[in-house]
Amino acid sequence: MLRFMTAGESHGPGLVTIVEGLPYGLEVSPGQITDELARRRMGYGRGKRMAIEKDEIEILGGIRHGRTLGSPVAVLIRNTEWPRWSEEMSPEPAASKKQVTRPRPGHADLSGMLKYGTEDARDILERASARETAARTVAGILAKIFLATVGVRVLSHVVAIGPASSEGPPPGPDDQDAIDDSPVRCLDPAAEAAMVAAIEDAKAERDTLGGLFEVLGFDVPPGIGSHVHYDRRLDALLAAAIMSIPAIKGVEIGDGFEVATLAGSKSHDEILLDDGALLRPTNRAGGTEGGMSNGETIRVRGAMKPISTLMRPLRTVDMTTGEPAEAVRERSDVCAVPAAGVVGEQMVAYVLAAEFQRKFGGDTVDEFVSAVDRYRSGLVDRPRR
Ligand code: EPS
Repeated sequence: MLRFMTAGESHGPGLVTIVEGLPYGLEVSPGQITDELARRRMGYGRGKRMAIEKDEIEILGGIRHGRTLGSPVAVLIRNTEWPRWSEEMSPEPAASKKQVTRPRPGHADLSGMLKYGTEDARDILERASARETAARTVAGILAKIFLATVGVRVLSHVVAIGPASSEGPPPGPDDQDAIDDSPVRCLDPAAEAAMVAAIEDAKAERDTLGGLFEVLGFDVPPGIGSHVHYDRRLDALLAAAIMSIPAIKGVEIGDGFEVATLAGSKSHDEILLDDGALLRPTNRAGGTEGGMSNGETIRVRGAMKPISTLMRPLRTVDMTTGEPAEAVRERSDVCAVPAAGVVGEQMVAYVLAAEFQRKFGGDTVDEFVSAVDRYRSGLVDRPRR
């Protein structure tokens, strides 16, 4: 079973990721992890912190001489910000000098203060911060490297930022670098310009913007996931993984919301024959039917709300004085949709890797790859036999 856990606060000493269940012999270099961490910091509209953070990693276990050992992989990312916060975030007993008592609407602050009975929202916001997604990136890149051994690729692109959206065709499996070259991670030049302009407008207004990203999974064979139990359905696992990213309020698989308005005859992907082989002329289902992959490209979208830390704060209540107040103002991004897309990619890669591993198993990478090859060769003759 593949699983991962992260620990660490946004301004604490660092973040830790432990990934367990990878087979022996997966080729991984520390540089691949560092490169993926850099991808997550990209994107027009991110704040000052992303220029400061270096995301240098230390591998604490599970990898030797560029290959996994089959033991848990543990990775530490130190926070560049820690020296400035070492007193306020110290693990030693001490009183806070600057409690955060004015919860930000839209953030975890208020719910967490009520849940834990604390007047200091910093106890909540430090862990609720999207900084944690840096730690997930470690699990995501390991999942991608694992999937690459069987030719599966996962990439993402931005579909909309605020009012600006792209109508362009979905990218192909080789478009990752071109997407990453775009400041908003969008291949459609007109939409890219409109997105950058929308972020500039929001910044001038001291406001924030959300948007939509799409994650695509290429060359996933049919039969990953399962129709038999609610918690083994691939679409449900993908939805939960995308929804778990901070600030995501909506998930769509394929044309999910559009087909809800259409007749059945226009909503499904017919099953045709192409020289004896199975062919799906459309992919409205986004690569899943009945909780399983169907062999088409996995297509899942996440809808991100605008960042809730505003430079022009919304109304709130000071939880210590009980008086109406303005929400706490902190340094923040204007828009993090391009970065959220990268995290979406990593979460989708993790879910696919976990489900591949559940179906095909293997103590070593070679065993895993052989099992996938055998299964794929059994699909070639369908439906002929
Ligand atoms: C975040 C607030 C900002 C972002 C941070 C997420 O941090 P700070 O308050 O220190 O400026 O930069 O994102 C990251 C640090 C990251 O690595 O993505 C928040 O409140 O969610």
